[in-house]
Amino acid sequence: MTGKPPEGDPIQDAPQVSAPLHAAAGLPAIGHTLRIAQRQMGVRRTARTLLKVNQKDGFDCPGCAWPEADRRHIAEFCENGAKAVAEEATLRRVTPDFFAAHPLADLAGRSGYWLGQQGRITEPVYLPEGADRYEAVSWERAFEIIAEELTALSSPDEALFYTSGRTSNEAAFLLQLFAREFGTNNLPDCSNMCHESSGSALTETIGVGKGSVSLEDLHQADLIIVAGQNPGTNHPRMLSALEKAKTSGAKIISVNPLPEAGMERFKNPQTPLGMIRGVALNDLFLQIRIGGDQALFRLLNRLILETEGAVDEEFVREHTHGYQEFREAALATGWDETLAATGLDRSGIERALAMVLESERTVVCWAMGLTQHKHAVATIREVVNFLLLRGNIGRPGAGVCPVRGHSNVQGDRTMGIFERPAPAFLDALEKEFGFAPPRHHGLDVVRSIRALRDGDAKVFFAMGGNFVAATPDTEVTEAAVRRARLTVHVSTKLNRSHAVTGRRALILPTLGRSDKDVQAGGRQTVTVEDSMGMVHASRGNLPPASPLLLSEPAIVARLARAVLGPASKTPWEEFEREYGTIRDRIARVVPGFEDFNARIARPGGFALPHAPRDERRFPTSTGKANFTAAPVEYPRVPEGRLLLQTLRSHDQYNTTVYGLDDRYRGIKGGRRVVLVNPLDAAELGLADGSYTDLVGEWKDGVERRAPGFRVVCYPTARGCAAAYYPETNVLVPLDSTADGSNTPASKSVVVRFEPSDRSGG
Ligand SMILES: Nc1nc2c(c(=O)[nH]1)N[C@H]1C(S)=C(S)[C@@H](COP(=O)(O)OP(=O)(O)OC[C@H]3O[C@@H](n4cnc5c(=O)[nH]c(N)nc54)[C@H](O)[C@@H]3O)O[C@H]1N2
Ligand SMILES: Nc1nc2c(c(=O)[nH]1)N[C@H]1C(S)=C(S)[C@@H](COP(=O)(O)OP(=O)(O)OC[C@H]3O[C@@H](n4cnc5c(=O)[nH]c(N)nc54)[C@H](O)[C@@H]3O)O[C@H]1N2
Ligand SMILES: [Mo]
Repeated sequence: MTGKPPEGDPIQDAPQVSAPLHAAAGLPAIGHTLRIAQRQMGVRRTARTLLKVNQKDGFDCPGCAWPEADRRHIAEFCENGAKAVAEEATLRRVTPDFFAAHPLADLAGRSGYWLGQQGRITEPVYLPEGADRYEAVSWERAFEIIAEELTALSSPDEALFYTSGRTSNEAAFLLQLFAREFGTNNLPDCSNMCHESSGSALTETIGVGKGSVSLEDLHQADLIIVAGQNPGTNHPRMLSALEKAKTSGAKIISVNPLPEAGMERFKNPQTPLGMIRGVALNDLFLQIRIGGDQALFRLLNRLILETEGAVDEEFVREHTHGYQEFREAALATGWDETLAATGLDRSGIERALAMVLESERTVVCWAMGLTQHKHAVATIREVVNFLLLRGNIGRPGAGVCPVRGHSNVQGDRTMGIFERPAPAFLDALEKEFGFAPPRHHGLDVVRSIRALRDGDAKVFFAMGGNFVAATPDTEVTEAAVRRARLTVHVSTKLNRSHAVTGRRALILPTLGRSDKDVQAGGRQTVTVEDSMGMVHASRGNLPPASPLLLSEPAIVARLARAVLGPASKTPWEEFEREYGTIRDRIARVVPGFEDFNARIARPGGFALPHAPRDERRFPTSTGKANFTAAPVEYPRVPEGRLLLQTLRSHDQYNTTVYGLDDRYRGIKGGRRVVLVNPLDAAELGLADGSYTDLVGEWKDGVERRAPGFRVVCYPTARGCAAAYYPETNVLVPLDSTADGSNTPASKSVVVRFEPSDRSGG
């Protein structure tokens, strides 16, 4: 069946549980991919679309930010990339008739899954003040409404411009340019909730807030540590890179409270043997307690320091700063404290140390398991200390590898989507465009929510994403957003954020990555930057969902004209006509983009410069790579409570739920589950299969409750629990954030368990 969404809201949420799997990908993954894709797109469109993903003349996969391998297989996509494409390329449509039939109250009562399944939005719609449903509106009128509200503000800082990481470089550059010409740096983005901790830690310690390795480096590494990441689900193509490294002799350690199937064994669907037997990836699995990573790396650092000849003395002398202070702190680290913080045993840490000392080239990869804690920045700094000690930055086969999420989240930052822009960036904008950009910092995601809550922000504009579902403290956030005078969402598909609106609201439908983008200047190309700093072109090839869709660059260009009027000297019309003219400007404003248009014509694109990687130069405040010596922290959990991490199932993309099958973990048919170690379950009197309410505990004393979760006894680390995001965002306090990056601590929520009204069956 295609073209028709499910009737009614199919989420019964009746989870069925079977044993977790011990291998990822392989034949079942291919079957799943095709079934999901055909349900949304039909057979012909499936073939036509999937063959264009990550190909030379095709579009960048909207799935994740993992780079493409050089030699592209015919099918350089993965199960979850295919799901992302199918979601976007679906034949289902949301027309103005849909909005006439579904008042706002109806939309607000639906699950996110149901909303997403309705299909692509085809026309702009408007919710007037006091109205009970959205109605069709012309693009012209829509821009007028936004201009009315923006120009009525008493300060440009009462407006917020949010970006999710699918936005192309061209659209992102225009959006930040418009916001700054309008007069604000209020450019919160999904990165604030994602890798902000990595950016903060890396900028301070190595001078560049991005990863320092290429795919080639991974292939050449002796040791790869994968900490706080589940690549089998969230970056499936990374498994091929790990497999390749393994084949050349690399060892792999994974550090995780959960045994994730993808790290156990990978059955590469692109090789005949891989499909059957697969390759074991992990050489060592350190089943760490949530939040124990800083302590682990600190102790490893002490042990390295105590081993004769293990420190790269020359590198430390020539290239680093702060070594003595760090050394003293590390040497004072005790085994007992580390064992308590990590829940590991001594032999595991000793085995890891032996592998570390044996390795000449070490890479550390990480994702949300490290970034979403109170002490996330300190944890990542400790990872940097660990790599610096043995000179593992700025040479082949070694370095830092924060694995980004959204397919262009890194590029959006490079384009200036940042609430705290560097003065040099603003200088370059000023020189190129001849206006004075605001110099004071803007608001990040958490501060934006507070500003809405307190009435200090009144217009909320989102370039993609699902703000109310992705952010913490759902009840607080939804109430805050409802106070806005106007909310605007540039979106491809419906989600919860369209049902939780300001007094007036607009939904502006836009082209996705896979859609063909034709402007007055002809067929357009956009560009993206992957997790390893490679920039390349992306060109959609599908006919758009409706002739009324505008591209993201066109929307920003027209918005800017409506709001700024003739006072703006920026050639917005020309930018909309031909995106190459946007790239000419980017080339003059953003370092590393010289000759931009010529260089993206090359297949594979080009690499952005990275001083630590390319020349072992560290553009920090000291001019060297900085060792740091923060005190070791780890979450303390009172008796009778567990530490909850909120994570992704195999069948979702952030707040977009594709289906109800978290296949590798053996959980099907529902999402309201909480994974608990059987010994903890016994101690807490939680029977497997029983239902419980999760109640968050935080120092503000406010009760935060997520009701009706099925207890699943699961081999997670002791003292830890896991449940899916976004259902559990209601439990994450707005003020519980990482020191230094303000990222919500959504991987460390203290919860207690209370009997639920709900029973099984
Ligand atoms: N299919 C699919 N792909 C995606 C996404 C998606 O939702 N679906 N999302 C995209 C985005 S935006 C992002 S940011 C990435 C997210 O990619 P991941 O970071 O892999 O996503 P999470 O599901 O949040 O998984 C966190 C992992 O960290 C572990 N972990 C949790 N706490 C700790 C800890 O304290 N220490 C350690 N060592 N480990 C811990 C968890 O057990 C889990 O394995 O994926 C991107 N790709
Ligand atoms: N509790 C908890 N909360 C978390 C996390 C967690 O691990 N735990 N992870 C955090 C992380 S890492 C992230 S990145 C954020 C994600 O936060 P967001 O990026 O805000 O959320 P998404 O769910 O990725 O956004 C999905 C919506 O984007 C729109 N969309 C899709 N493609 C396009 C496009 O091409 N253009 C436009 N304009 N719109 C498009 C669709 O309407 C879709 O419904 O969530 C964060 N929140
Ligand atoms: Mo993310």
